[in-house]
This record gives sequence, C-alpha cells and structure tokens, in this order.
Amino acid sequence: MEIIATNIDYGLIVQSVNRDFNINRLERYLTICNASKIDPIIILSKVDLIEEIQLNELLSQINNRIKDVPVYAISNQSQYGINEIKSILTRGKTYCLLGSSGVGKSTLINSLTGKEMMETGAISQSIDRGKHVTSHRELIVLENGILIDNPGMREVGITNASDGLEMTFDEIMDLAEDCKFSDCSHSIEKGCAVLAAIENDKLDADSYANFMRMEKEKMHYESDAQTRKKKEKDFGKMIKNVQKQRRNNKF
Ligand SMILES: Nc1nc2c(ncn2[C@@H]2O[C@H](COP(=O)(O)OP(=O)(O)OP(=O)(O)O)[C@@H](O)[C@H]2O)c(=O)[nH]1
Ligand SMILES: [Mg+2]
Ligand SMILES: [Zn+2]
Repeated sequence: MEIIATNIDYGLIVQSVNRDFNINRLERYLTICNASKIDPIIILSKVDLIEEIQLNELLSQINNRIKDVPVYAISNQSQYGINEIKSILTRGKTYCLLGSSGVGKSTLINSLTGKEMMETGAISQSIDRGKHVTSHRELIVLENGILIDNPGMREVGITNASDGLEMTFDEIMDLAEDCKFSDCSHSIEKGCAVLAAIENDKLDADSYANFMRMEKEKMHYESDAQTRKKKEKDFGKMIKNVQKQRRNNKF
C-alpha cells in the first residue's frame, strides 16, 4: 500500500502478456488502487510477443472477471497502442505505474516521451523475470500529465485494504445482499446468494476464490495489527507501573 503516494489520480497497472499475466494479481492491484482511492487503468504490455488471436483471448478472460476498468493493450517494441495511451493522459492529472519488475513500465515512459529518459533492463534469462532495474520512485512531468515510475513490486499483499475489496468485488457485494443470513461468510451457508450465483454460472468461481483469499489476508492483517496495538499498550502500562513503583521507592 505504501507504494502508492498521496495525490495520485490514476494507477496504471502494467502487466505483460507473457509469464506475468495473472488475473488474480490484477484483482489485487485493483484492490490496492480502490483502497487508495485512485482510479485503476489496466495496461497489457508486450503484445508484440503474441498473436492477435491470443491477445483477444486474454482480453476476454479479463473481461469475464473485471468490469468497469479500462484495459489497453500496448507494445513498446512496435509502438502498438502507445498513441492511445498518450491520448488518455490529461494535463493536471498524476499517474503512477504499478506492476512487476520487467513488464516494461520504464520503457513505456520512454515510449510516451519519445526519449530514453528512464533506465530499462533486460529480463533475467535464468528466472525469466525483471531484475528490479528501477530502484526508487521517480517523477516525470509531461506536457499531458505527471507520471510516477515505481520499482517493480515483489508481492502485492492485501493489508489495510479498507473498502478496496468491496469496491473491486462489487458484484459479490451486490449478491451478498440477498444472502439469507446477514452475517453470511459465503462459504458453507444454506441460502447464500454468492454460492448460488457460482452454481448458476452467474459468478466466476476463480474470482470468488481470489476474493475469499484476500478477505482472509485482510482479516489476518487486521487481527495482527490489533494484537500489535494491544501489546504496545500493555508495554506502555508496564513502563508506567515500573515508574510508579520506582517513585514509591519499591525498589
Ligand atoms: N518484447 C517487448 N519487450 C519489452 C517491451 N517493453 C519493454 N520490454 C523489455 O522488457 C525489459 C524490461 O523493461 P523495463 O521497462 O526495464 O521494465 P520495468 O517494468 O521498468 O522493470 P523494473 O524497473 O525492474 O520494475 C527490457 O528489456 C525492455 O526492453 C515490449 O513492449 N515488448
Ligand atoms: Mg523500471
Ligand atoms: Zn452468502
């Protein structure tokens, strides 16, 4: 969550069409953006590496699970789709680039500026991943909009997602209104409208599974935070006690 600074308008979530492609992870980024109150935009990069028919398949997979989020396909190599990205950028708005190492975030900035402004780096052959070329946040001011390049994220954990999950999975939230029990956990209950929707192919089972996983992570994080808070409070009390006893010359 810390990766997203304040005063950002849009999150450009970059994912490449090869090994980095992962819809569960896209939903994680969406959750982080939603929790940070920034508008997500998905950018599929490196489309030069696949055929058009494969690209259409990936786009429809995304479409089945993620609604209401714009998706753009680009290639920094062939410059496919770059003008479209240029055309959506707006003066006065700030965009931050999010995504794994090696997906082409910095190269995209170079494409947009037409200059070799940002350092980019080859993918590691042995692990087929980026080498974390960008090591710190950088701000680039364009004619149209301000871009913030970020180091590639190693993992996209759900921490204090506030209502990010609810926004990302609003379809599930809407269904949940019709669950028989108001405190339904959508896991085993009879009369659960969410489970019924999966049964009737109205809700994507993978999307549901991803939601449940992140919900659990969020709860773990919250209970950890609560435990930490309690421990700190207890420690504070202990210090106070010792000081008091010391004042009273108990030892
Ligand atoms: N085939 C292909 N390769 C690309 C494309 N865009 C970037 N690359 C290559 O992917 C590698 C990584 O690109 P970077 O722009 O450094 O990736 P990054 O997302 O900034 O990575 P970090 O800074 O490590 O987070 C480089 O070798 C780029 O040349 C593309 O559209 N197509
Ligand atoms: Mg970079
Ligand atoms: Zn339910």
